[in-house]
Amino acid sequence: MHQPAITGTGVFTPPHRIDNARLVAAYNAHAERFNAAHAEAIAAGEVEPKAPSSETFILEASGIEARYVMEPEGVLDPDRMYPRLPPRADDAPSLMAEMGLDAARRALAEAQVEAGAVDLVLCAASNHERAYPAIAVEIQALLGAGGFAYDMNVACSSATIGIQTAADMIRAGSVRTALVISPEITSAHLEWRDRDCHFIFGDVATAVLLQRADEAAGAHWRVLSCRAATQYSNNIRNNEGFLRRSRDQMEDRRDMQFMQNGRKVFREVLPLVVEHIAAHLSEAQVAPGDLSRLWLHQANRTMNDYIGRKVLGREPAPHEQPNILQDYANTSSAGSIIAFSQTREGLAPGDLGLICSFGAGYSVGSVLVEQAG
Ligand code: CO8
Repeated sequence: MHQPAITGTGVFTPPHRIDNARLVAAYNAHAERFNAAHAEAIAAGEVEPKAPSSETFILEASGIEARYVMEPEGVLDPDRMYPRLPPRADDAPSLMAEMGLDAARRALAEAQVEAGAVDLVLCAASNHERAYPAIAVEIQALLGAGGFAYDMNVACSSATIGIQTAADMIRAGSVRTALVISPEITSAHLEWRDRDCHFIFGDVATAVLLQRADEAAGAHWRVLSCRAATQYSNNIRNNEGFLRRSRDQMEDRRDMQFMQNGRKVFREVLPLVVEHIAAHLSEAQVAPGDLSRLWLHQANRTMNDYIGRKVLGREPAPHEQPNILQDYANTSSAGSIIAFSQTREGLAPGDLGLICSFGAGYSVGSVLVEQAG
């Protein structure tokens, strides 16, 4: 058995930032136009008018201040409100591969590893831009990596469960160097015209490089143990899929974008995550007080504050449970990895931390790490 370690991480941040003020202005212009266009039907009670969105609500309900997107013009056009991402030729890199490649190269550089040494590439994300060939295989080719590659999807827990998969393979000896890459183009499956959720998501790509700990070139994080759990729920759902054509449903229906019952998710996921972390720590014989840092899924600040309090049994100091959602919004599976990548300062060899994601499925994934080197 070999000890797996995280030896590098990388974050690709899209070049376009949209703050709440710009987002709300675009949404409110859209709502005004919608109400004007449907004035008669609204007066007859046949159509619900759209109420305006508010910056104050967004910040208070979620903690989100801004998000990055791959294409802002379409998103902010009140007559459109979804990104314009033109199709690419089959022999050009796909968009997810391009984003993932950037993050992967950053992770490789941090770990001082050549791409040719990689023998497993997982593209672990909540959506994949085509059915096949796998985006992971495309990234493997663009990088010049060896071994094998495949796509996997456990929604928000894709990256953490991807780390578990890679760590287990390294432990068993079937692979030596693995990349877990999470390009999340959430802007393409968010309904920006829905006031209840238009502020929630942002685009990003992350990558995590895992190796045998004894092959790490520099500082690294030993993966002590991982834990994954899923429990079926329809409270976060997207009905888009390959059967659309065979069902004669060619129109762009609301349920073919992200749908959620936010309140229920809030209520049901919190106890699930708190119990999951407690069970993971108990199994690993780690006392909650021994954790120096919690890198949580980045969906909602209040949710994270609650989990931090429950896990540690006291109010966490901001550096103990850092959030990045104020800058990136919810980036699905990539959120806890951005937090891990960007908020590791002040930790020393021997310090323990927990990366934990949760969301659609429901799914929960946690990775217990120890700083080394
Ligand atoms: N502006 C002003 N008012 C608003 C707005 C708005 N934008 N939106 C809603 N309101 C109003 C509502 O109409 C309601 O009014 P009233 O009380 O008069 O009925 C009031 O504000 C309260 O609305 P809510 O009850 O909906 O507000 P909440 O306090 O519950 O906050 C949240 C909404 C922020 C969505 C919150 O419920 C939440 O964060 N829940 C958990 C969400 C979560 O963790 N989801 C998991 C996300 S899934 C995931 O992470 C990955 C999925 C796969 C990727 C998909 C990519 C697209």
